Amino acid sequence: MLNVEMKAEENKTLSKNRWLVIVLIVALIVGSSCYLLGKSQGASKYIKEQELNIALNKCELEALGDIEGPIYVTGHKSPDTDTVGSCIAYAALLQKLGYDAKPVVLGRINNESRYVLEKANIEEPELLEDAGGCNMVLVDHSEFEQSADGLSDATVIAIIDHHSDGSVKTGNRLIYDARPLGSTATIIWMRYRNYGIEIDKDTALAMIGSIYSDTEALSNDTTTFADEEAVKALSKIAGFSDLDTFWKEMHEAALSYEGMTDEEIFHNDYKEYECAGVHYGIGVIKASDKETAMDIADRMDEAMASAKRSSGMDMVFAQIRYDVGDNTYTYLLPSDEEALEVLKAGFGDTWEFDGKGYLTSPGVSRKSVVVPVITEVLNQFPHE
Ligand SMILES: [Mn+2]
Repeated sequence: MLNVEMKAEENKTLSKNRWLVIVLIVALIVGSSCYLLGKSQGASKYIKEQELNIALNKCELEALGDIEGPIYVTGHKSPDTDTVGSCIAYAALLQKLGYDAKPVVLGRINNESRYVLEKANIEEPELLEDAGGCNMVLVDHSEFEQSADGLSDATVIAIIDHHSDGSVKTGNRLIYDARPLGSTATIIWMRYRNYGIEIDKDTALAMIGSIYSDTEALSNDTTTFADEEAVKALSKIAGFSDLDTFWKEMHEAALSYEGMTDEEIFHNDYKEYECAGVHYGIGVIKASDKETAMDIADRMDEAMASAKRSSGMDMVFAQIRYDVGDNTYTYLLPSDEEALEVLKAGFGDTWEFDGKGYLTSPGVSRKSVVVPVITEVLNQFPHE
């Protein structure tokens, strides 16, 4: 009797446990399928968001209508590393969007850019002789004087720049993205982000080179939070962390003027401007120290005179930059008496004149100090 009762009790517990297991399994199945369903819904929502993002950003290109023939992406004449990296990066973005885009340059690329491209395993962009009849995207400049020959007969479809608004006028609707950031490559990084499109490993390294070159490894006064974040993100993509060595080697490459004539050195990082009817050019030359800077200065007299003659400029300036400790100083030289008058009016009260040129306080860049001051002087004293 007792045994029978015990057996019945055991059976009861067993069937109770069985039910518990069944309920648990069902709960598990329902729970996990809800989770998976939610996840897949989240994923598809994400994909939809991405598609919307790309569609929204692509509007600006599609609104330009059918673009026939290739799109050439170019930076300025006397290409620097920002110009080179930016034309490569922006052409790559357009390619990823399905456009026939090609990076091009308007002259010999400098030794610093050459080093960066070698490191990134990227071929040098081809030279564009004449932009007449081409579809053009201008990066890192918006001045006619600095752009491709034949540009007035081209269709400019976009300008991506971080300088002041320049003289290029198109008369047609275009994409115009100008932001006062440290480099054009930073603006392009943000445009990739807006699209949600991934940057290639090699392109990422070239873009770091661009940002480092223009901001002097994120140290000069034009550097912004965006430039810093861009370098962080790009070095992750490039799988590249030894940025200090990279910068050191870029700098060494930039300072080696081996095999270059004085005039080529003057034109290495040279830009032309126009203000109040005055056409002028400024060549920036980097030197390792003050002594080298003074040696280069001696060689620039004849180089500036011949550059002025051959370019038809009213005046040219050589801006020689050299480091003392962590600071970068500028030695600013005029091509002639008239150019000296402009420097005297702009900088006479603040900088030291050594009988030949002006020695400045640290951190003076062509873009943020020299050009704005010369512009102010030329606007105040119109050229006759
Ligand atoms: Mn730039």
